[in-house]
Amino acid sequence: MALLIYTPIHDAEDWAETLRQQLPDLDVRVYPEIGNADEIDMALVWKPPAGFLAGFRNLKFVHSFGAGVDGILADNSYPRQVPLARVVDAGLANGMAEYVVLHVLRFHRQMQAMQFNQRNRTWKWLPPVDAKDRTIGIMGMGALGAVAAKRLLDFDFQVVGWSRRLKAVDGVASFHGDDQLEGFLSHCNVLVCLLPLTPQTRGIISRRTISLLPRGAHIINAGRGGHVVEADLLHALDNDYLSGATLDVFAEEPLPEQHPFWTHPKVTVTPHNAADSIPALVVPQIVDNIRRCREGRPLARIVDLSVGY
Ligand code: NDP
Ligand code: OXD
Repeated sequence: MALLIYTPIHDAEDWAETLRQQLPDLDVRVYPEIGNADEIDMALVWKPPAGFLAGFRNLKFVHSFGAGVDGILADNSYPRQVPLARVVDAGLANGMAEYVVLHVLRFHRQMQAMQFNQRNRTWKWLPPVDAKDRTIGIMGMGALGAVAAKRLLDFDFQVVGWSRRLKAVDGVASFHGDDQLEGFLSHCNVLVCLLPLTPQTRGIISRRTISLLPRGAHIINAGRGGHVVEADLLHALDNDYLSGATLDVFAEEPLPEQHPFWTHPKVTVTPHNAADSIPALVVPQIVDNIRRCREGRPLARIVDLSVGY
């Protein structure tokens, strides 16, 4: 039996090598060297083409290269009887918390204005704001959002979180469900999106939700590009309703060369690297699931296919 690796973006050979080192008896195949498709019973994938996984009739489980699984479930022919596991890793959460703290602090310390002043050789003092007077809102208080929230508390920001179900994170005011979205947004000087992309969350950052934020808010999106209605975001930036946006993920990746985000003075673009899966850190949890599968034990870090994350 064999594990197949398919990815358009990772160094597949590096992942295969790390897997072989940790599980020497594992038959690892890297696409397109599939061999006999009936021998493939596990797959480690990122954004497989539609219909790809349905072609392996002996699959016992599929593992995502990352935390997000939208690129796998976008395929309507995903074989829904096959469990799907994802990455839940302290290293990934650390990387994301660094990204969030970095860009929240850039907003808080008014770096955009100071960089503008520097380019114009303008020495201008800007009045400071106490961190306690800034509220940072995190949409998506899961494995990543909860860690980022805790790090922000260390800087004395007010932190509020929004999730599907009620959460209890010390020091963080918890909002949940569609009914409480409006109340949540009304607090957020910075809105951080760390949601998974599902039919319920697609387009959630829109003209309506942006208008519920306090004027001058900043948006950080490290969830998925599909969360943002790009035209609405650009409109709010150009009309000075929003002070800026930090975007790591986009509807189309790589971001097309002509896209207005690249040159927009209020937009910071990063290339979907807010947090990366590092093979040495993540492979042990894939190996753990392979062992569980071989021993007939329940898999860990499984996605609830009924909600899509
Ligand atoms: P989790 O599944 O652990 O957390 C998801 C959170 O979103 C949960 O708190 C969940 O609520 C909440 N949520 C989901 N649907 C809704 C909804 N309809 N309304 C309100 N809240 C909702 O995911 P992770 O924290 O591990 O990852 C989150 C996302 O981050 C990934 O799916 C991926 O898209 C993105 N990501 C981006 C990376 C990057 O480099 N840019 C790197 C890694 C991940 P509840 O707790 O109630 O279930
Ligand atoms: C992601 C990841 O889901 O890199 O974007 O884990």
